[in-house]
Amino acid sequence: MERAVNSRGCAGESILKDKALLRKMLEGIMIARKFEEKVVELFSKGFIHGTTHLGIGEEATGIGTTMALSRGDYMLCTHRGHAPAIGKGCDINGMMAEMLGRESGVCRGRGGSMHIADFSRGILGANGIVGANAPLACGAAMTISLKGIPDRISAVFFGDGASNQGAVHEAMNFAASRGLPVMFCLVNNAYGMSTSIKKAVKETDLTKRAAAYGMKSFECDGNDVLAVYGTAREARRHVLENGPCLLVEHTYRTSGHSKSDGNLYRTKEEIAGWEAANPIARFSSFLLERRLFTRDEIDAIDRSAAAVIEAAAEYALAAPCPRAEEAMDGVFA
Ligand SMILES: Cc1ncc(C[n+]2csc(CCOP(=O)(O)OP(=O)(O)O)c2C)c(N)n1
Ligand SMILES: [Mg+2]
Repeated sequence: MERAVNSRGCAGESILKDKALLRKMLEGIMIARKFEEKVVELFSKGFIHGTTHLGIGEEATGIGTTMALSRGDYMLCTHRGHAPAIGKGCDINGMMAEMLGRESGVCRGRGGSMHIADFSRGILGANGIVGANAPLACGAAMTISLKGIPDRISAVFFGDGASNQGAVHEAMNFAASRGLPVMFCLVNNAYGMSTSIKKAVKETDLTKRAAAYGMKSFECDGNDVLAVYGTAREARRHVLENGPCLLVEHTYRTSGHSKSDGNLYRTKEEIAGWEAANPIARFSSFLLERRLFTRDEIDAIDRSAAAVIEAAAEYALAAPCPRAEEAMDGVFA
């Protein structure tokens, strides 16, 4: 089966002329990073309960992929879903309020980090059950297909760990056999909790999974936001014209798996190496080297991203909690 391996070049030089788009990309990955750094701070101060999964280091996958989607496209993300929700246009104030369990959160504070959803933006939800979102993406794609909705796809994120779940394989087979418009976005961060991909599977080239279902696969450097955007755009076009495909994005989470992670399964050197190659530093250097942005412009974007997150935190902290007698409203399970 055909396999397309893409690097930054696939984004095309024309994108480099679109300064507004480049700015949106840089701002997106910066907002995603600062959102999660603020979550860590608010967590440590006791304003956020339960747990949360940070994708620090993986911002380019969530932002680059969702920026290649249209507003009407459906998107389902994982337990590590903050960046994809931000990239798909979820209201940042509403997301932060949701993290704090406030009534004005995007799910009225009932869902929290692992259930962030906003149907008005096609965000059908994060999902704490590993791999369970892939069949749901097929359901959304069936709606598109049965109603004959033009120019719309269903995109689902899942991890390298989830790629071994039966539900994901059933979903890929179902989508392929029916030609459903699903983009299967596999974020390969090389670990499922503390298990290295090298221990989890014999064949670590996960693009090969696509061939079993007669699908085309795409692959990109997931720490390069331009490459992710360009490849996801091509993959989306492929889905509209030919049916489902698998898009594998290679990245690394420098943050721990969840709030409780002693990082005992990887070395400090490994983490430091990936920190140095993080998507924000890489994209900023690229923009500077190519003289597309000045240092002042990049600093200004950084400050505006910080202001967005400060405002969101202030909004969330001031927002009311649900009333006790209404706490179970909208909670179905
Ligand atoms: C069905 C199911 N099994 C196990 C878990 C526990 N669990 C939560 S995240 C995770 C690892 C998932 O790894 P991967 O799919 O690679 O995503 P990543 O955490 O690396 O983003 C596991 C096993 C779960 N939430 N759901
Ligand atoms: Mg993983």
